[in-house]
Amino acid sequence: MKKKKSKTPNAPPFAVEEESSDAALCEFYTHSLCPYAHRVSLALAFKRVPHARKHVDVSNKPRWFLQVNPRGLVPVIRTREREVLNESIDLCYWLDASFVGENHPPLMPSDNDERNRALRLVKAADGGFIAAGLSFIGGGWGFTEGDPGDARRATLAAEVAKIEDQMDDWDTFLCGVDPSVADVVLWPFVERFELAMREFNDTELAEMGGKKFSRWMRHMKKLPEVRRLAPDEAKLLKSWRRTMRLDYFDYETADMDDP
Ligand SMILES: N[C@@H](CCC(=O)N[C@@H](CS)C(=O)NCC(=O)O)C(=O)O
Repeated sequence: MKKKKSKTPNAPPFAVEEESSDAALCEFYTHSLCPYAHRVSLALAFKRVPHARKHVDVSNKPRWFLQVNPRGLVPVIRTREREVLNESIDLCYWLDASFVGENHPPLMPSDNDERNRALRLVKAADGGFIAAGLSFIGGGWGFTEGDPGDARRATLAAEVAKIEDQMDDWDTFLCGVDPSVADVVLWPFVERFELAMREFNDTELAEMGGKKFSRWMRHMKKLPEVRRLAPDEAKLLKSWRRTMRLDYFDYETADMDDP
């Protein structure tokens, strides 16, 4: 994604939030408007993993964050053993494998065939769907207002169809009746594309597919974890309208005169 500034402020650490530090099983470095970090927030919530959450201003990365993660991207998890892990999908799998038992619901089916189905869904969600969604709203990470045209419409519809092809009629989630990594990987982008397409392209994402996809969207929106972690739409829209770029959600705190 777009890199904004290389300035490294010394301290004090900017905008650090900590939650449930005492009982924390890991540290989670995040930004409230980042869709990749949003995946990990959903995984932490569905798996009920107590964690210390640290907000990072990625438009003006503090030195303490770069010391933790020289790569400079969120999301990051630091384990109790001080191991630093990144890449949103890997983090979701790591959380699922690391926190097991009755207090931590699984995010992957135990049945082998179902597991493979969930993996196929993750692949469809992370690859074609995101590319087609970005192309629909403008190409790259920018927005273009108006009708994106038949070709882009057909490409996005085909990607939604690929996801639906993997869903069974009785599924409430993408892969069965419980949330899986597939749901948490796809949802943050669905939520953002839905808002952007409505705002800029006069299109409803839920109508780009069939019944299974729109039912899944309705179901997700009702979940307490999803509602609690939903980005602030007004804030997103303000940032998007100011910059006409989707990736400026990262840089909400950037200089307003020189975004
Ligand atoms: N492939 C990474 C992408 C993470 C990413 O692009 N994070 C953005 C925020 S949404 C970031 O940290 N940007 C800061 C920068 O580009 O310097 C993942 O899935 O975790």
